[in-house]
Amino acid sequence: MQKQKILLISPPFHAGVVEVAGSWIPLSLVYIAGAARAAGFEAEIYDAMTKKVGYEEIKKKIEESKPDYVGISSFTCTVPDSIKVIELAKSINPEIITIMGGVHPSFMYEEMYSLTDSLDYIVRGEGEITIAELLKAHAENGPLAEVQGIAYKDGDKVIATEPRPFMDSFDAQPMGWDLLDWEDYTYYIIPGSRLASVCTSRGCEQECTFCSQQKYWNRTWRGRSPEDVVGEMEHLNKTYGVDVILFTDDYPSPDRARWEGILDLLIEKDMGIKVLMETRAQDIIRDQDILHKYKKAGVIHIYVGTEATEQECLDYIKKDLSIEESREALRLLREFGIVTETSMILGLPDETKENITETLRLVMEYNPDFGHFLAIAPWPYADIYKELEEYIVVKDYRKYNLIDPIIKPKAMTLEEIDYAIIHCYKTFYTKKFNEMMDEKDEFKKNYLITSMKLMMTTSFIKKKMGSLTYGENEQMPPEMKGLMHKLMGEGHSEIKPDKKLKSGIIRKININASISRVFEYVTNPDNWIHYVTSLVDVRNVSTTTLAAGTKYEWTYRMLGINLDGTGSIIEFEKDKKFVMEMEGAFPIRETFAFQGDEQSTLLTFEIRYNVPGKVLGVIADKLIIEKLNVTEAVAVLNKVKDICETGNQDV
Ligand code: B12
Ligand code: SF4
Repeated sequence: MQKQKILLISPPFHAGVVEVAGSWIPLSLVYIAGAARAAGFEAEIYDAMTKKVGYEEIKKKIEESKPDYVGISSFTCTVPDSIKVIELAKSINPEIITIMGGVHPSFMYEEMYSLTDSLDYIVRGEGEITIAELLKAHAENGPLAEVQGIAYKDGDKVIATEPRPFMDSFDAQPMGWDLLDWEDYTYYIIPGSRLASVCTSRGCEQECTFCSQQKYWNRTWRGRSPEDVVGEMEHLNKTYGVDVILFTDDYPSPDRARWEGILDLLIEKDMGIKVLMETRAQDIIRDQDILHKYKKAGVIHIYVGTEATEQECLDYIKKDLSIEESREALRLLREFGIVTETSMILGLPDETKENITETLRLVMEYNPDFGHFLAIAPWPYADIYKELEEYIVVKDYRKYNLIDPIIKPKAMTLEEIDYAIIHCYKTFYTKKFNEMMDEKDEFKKNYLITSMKLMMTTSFIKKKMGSLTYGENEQMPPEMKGLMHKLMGEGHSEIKPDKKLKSGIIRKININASISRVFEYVTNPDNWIHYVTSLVDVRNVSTTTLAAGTKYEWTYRMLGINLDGTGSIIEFEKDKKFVMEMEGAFPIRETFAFQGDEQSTLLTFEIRYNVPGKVLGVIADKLIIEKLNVTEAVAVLNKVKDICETGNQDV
C-alpha cells in the first residue's frame, strides 16, 4: 500500500524584524516530519515563510504534492495566514486533512474552530508522539478520543482530549533535516554562511507573566544530553555544511553542568560553528568564570531578556531579575567580546512618556550592541492577559508581532507609543553608529556594520528610522545621515532620489484583448506578483483606492536575496498610462503605456533606474545587469499578454 503523505507548511507571514538577520529553519516542522516518517508516513516540508512566497506558490505546491494531510505551525501573529493556508488546502481538495500545531492553537482551540471550518485537527503542545498517534488513528479509523493532546470537531462540539504529558527526554528524535532546501538558509550577517537551528532544551521554569513559553511548557524544563546536542550539530555541519546555529531554547543554561558539558564538547570538536543564543542575565553572571568557554565554543551573539529598566516594572511582570543583574551581564559579555542584544517591553497600561525616556536612558547606559524596543503583545493565553484585556484596542492577530502597539496605556495614545518606539530606535542607533566605527575587534566590527546595513535596508527599521537610502530622509537626524554615509561608503549620496532616472529600456507587445481589460489587469495590485515573477509580496495597497499618490510596500526576490521597499503610483490615467516608482536598494520607475481599442492593445513597457554607484557594490550591479534587463521586461510583457488573452493566471 502506498504511504500516506503529510505536507508541512510554514505560514507566509513576515514581521520583518528577526527575519532581517537570516532565513531561519522551521524547526518545529523538522521535528514533526521526522516523527511522521518514523510512524510510517511520507513527509514533505514547504517553508513558505523562508521562501517568501505567496498563496499562488503555496497553491501550486499543494497541487503538485497531492498530500493526504497538510500540517501548519502557528503562533499568534501567524494565525490568520495559517488559517488561509489550510483553507487553501481544503479548496484544492476537500479530502485533505488539515492539522495545526503550535502555541496559539494549542491554547485557543475553541477560537480556532470559530475562525474557520477548514481545520480538522489541532495538535496541542509537544507534537512528536501526538502527530504519530493522530496520523495512525486517522489512517486506521482508530478512536480519536484516545489520542492525547488533540482537539477536533464532532458535529458542532469542539472536543479536546486529555493533555499529552511531555516526553521524559527528547534526545535522539528522528528528524526531517533532509527535507529542507538547504540553499534557502543563511545568516545574512555572515555572508556565505549556512544557518540551522538546534533545540537543546525545551521549556522554562520562570514565571514572567507576559511570556507564552513558560505557559506552553507548563513551567517545566528538559535538556538534551550534551552528546546528543553536539552530535546533531556535527551531523548538520558534516552533511549540510552548517556553520551558524541558532539555539532556539528559551533558556538553555539553567543546568550549569549540562551547559558546560555542551560548551566543552563544542570546544573539543572544534567544528568552527558559530552559535547564536538567548539566556538569562543571572546565568551570565553565574558563568563569569567560564565565559571564555562560551567564546571558545563559538558563541558569538547572546540575547539577554532585560525587558524593563525599572525594578517596579520587572516585579510587575514577574521577571525574576534586578536592574544591576542586567547591567552586569551585558558588561561581562562585552568584556568577553560577545555581541549582545536585548529588548525592552514598552506600552504596559501605566506607561508614560517619562518612563520611556528613562528606559531609553538606561538602555543606553546598559549599552548592548543591539537594542529592541518592543510593544507588549497580550497573548490571550498569557498570565498577564486578564490585566491587559481592558486596554486592548487592536484585535487583528497579525499585529501581535511585538512591533505594532496593541494596548493603549492609560496616559498615552497608540500613536504616542509608536512614536516613542521610533524615537528610542533612532536615539539608540545614532549612538551605536558612532561606537561601531571605533570597534577594535575586526570580526565584531564587520558583524555590527553588516547587521546595521541589513537593518537599514529593510522595511521595519526603515519605517522606524526613516529611509536611509532616499526618500523619507527628513525623519533621520542629520548626524545619523553623516554616519550613514560613512557606513555605506562614499557612494551613498548617489542613491538619493534622482527624479531624472538615467538608464532604461523600452519594449512593446501586441495583445489580443481590449485596452480596458489590459489596463485593468496591469493596474490591479493583486496581479503584480503574477506578471512580475521576481516580486514575492505586495502589501498595504488596496485595489479600490488606486490613484496617483497611492503608496504600497513590496518584497522582491533577486539572486536569492529578498529586498524590501516602498512604492508609489506616480501617474494613473485610465486606459492610457500607469507609472509606478519603487524605492528600495535603488530607485526604479516602471511605465506602462496603453494604445488600442476593444479588440487589441499595444502595451509599451519602460523600465528606468539609477545605477547606485559603489553603494551596494557588486550585488546591485549584478541585479541591474542580470535582472533589470531585456529579459525581465520581455517576461513581464509576455506574461501580461498570456494572461489577458487566456484569462489564466497559471500560463
Ligand atoms: C526560531 C524562531 C523564529 C524564526 C523561525 C520561525 C519558524 N519558521 O519556525 C523567525 C526568526 C522567522 C521568527 C520570527 C518571528 N517570531 Co519567532 N521564534 C522562534 C523561536 C526562538 C524558536 C521556534 C522553534 O523553532 N522552536 C523549536 C520547536 C521544535 O518548538 P515548537 O515550535 O514549539 O514546536 C513544537 C510544538 O509546538 C509542536 N508544533 C509546532 N508547530 C507544529 C505544527 C504541527 C503541524 C504539529 C503537529 C505540531 C507543531 O510540535 C513541535 C515539536 O514538539 C521561538 C521561541 C521558542 N523557544 O520556541 C520564537 C517565537 C515563536 N517567535 C515569536 C515571535 C513573536 C516572532 C516574531 C513576531 C518576532 C518579530 N517581530 O520578528 C516573528 C514572526 C514571524 C515572521 N516571519 O516574521 C514568539 C511567538 C509568541 C506567541 N506566543 O505568539 C516566540 C514564542 C518567541 C517568544 N519568546 O515570544 N521566529
Ligand atoms: S521570558 Fe524567558 S525567562 Fe521569562 S518565562 Fe519566558 S522564557 Fe522564561
